[in-house]
Amino acid sequence: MEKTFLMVKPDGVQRGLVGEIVSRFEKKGFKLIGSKLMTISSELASEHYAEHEGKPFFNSLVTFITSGPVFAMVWEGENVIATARQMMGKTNPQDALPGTIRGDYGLTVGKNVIHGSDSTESAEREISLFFNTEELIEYKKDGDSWIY
Ligand code: ABT
Ligand code: MG
Repeated sequence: MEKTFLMVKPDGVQRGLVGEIVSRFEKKGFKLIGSKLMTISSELASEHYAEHEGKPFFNSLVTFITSGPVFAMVWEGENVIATARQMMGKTNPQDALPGTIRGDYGLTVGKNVIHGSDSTESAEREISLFFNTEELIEYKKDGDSWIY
């Protein structure tokens, strides 16, 4: 089954949005298979955002993402990578539709509440960057037979 890496960013944790965000993915029908509250080192931040190295917003991005705890998660389900991105809304909250997480809770692109992997490759890369295999739990969920 497909897996993705999602993360409530420091602004989302500080604003008390962790429960709300977890709840949206649970209610959609996805399965949480790993999660932890953690602080990101500047090394991990630079690796996670390697694709943006050299861009004008890179330094402020690293400063922001290391500024406080984040809530890192791995979610599983059919087409979870693309569907989670849809549920998050556009990168710039000003373009994100109401009903999406960024559309409902974000105002600026620099503090856009949540991160989600954007492809199969980045999901695999980011999951292994943030989680050990022992931290991911494979289990059967009773509700699954009502979803699939
Ligand atoms: P992430 O989930 O954080 O990766 O965001 P997303 O994939 O939707 O968008 P990308 B393009 O990967 O942006 C990464 C972070 O960089 C911030 N950013 C981006 C800016 O601050 N200014 C910009 O002009 C652009 C393009 C937004 C993202 N994160 N934060 N926080
Ligand atoms: Mg991205």
